[in-house]
Amino acid sequence: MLKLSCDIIAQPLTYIFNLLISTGKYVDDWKRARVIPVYKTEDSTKCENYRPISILPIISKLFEKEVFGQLYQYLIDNSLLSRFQSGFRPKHSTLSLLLIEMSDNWFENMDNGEITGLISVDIRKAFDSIDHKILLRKMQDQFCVQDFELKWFQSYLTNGHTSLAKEIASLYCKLILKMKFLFATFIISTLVFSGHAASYWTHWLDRDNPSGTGDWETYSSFKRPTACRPGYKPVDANCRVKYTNTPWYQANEVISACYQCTPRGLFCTNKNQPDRRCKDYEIQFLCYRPH
Ligand SMILES: [Ca+2]
Repeated sequence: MLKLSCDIIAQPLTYIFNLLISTGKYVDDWKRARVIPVYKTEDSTKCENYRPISILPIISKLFEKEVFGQLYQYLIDNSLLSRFQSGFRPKHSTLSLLLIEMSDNWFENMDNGEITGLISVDIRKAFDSIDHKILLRKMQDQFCVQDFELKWFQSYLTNGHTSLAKEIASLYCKLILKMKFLFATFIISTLVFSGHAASYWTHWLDRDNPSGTGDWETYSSFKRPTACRPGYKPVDANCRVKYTNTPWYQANEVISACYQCTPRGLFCTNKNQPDRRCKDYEIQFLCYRPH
């Protein structure tokens, strides 16, 4: 029915999805699932041999799919996934993991006349054992998920969300998520769909040079004037080495994790570089005026 009515329902749904993302909320009713036990194996009289299948509202699945798609693309685009992460990824399998890493190590050990030991662990009910508080803290501290994005995931993962929440949570844990904001994408989507694009890119800005502790092109360091006009806030950023067209990520420097050219800006620390000196970066922000 949704497919048949997509011409009518797509736009209001898009509005609702974007509104939820931009306000950091998830609808509690969409977390309510009809759970059906599906028999797995062995003794059918024991509960532990049944796998719970949750049937969630179709709208919530659409929403989750959209978020997941953008998140996953972001991870791929920014090379944030470990090359050893094979689970939950297209074109990856246990075989690829075996070929990439393990066999390589084994052959190397054999060449060196060393013995190889292997411990294999199967974590029972791995999805159920994920601590959401730890997960969210990790997302915030290590992967720079902040503000409304973090609130959205908090809302999503709390108050009884069942299997799909656990699946996506487990994915985060396993993928070593490092998340640049989805928010910019969603905001842009919102603007496109709502038809009044209250946003603009700033000129290239260079506030600092790396003569001190490093090159500070963080948003908060732009004061009087701020990088975005009053009433606007940064939702995305581009960064490059000054006087060049070299993007920051091609400069081969170690950039602070939470400031890898996000709306918070870019910060390069001199002491983290092999030559103890950062390149000079410049930045431009996408400024957005909330409704
Ligand atoms: Ca600079």
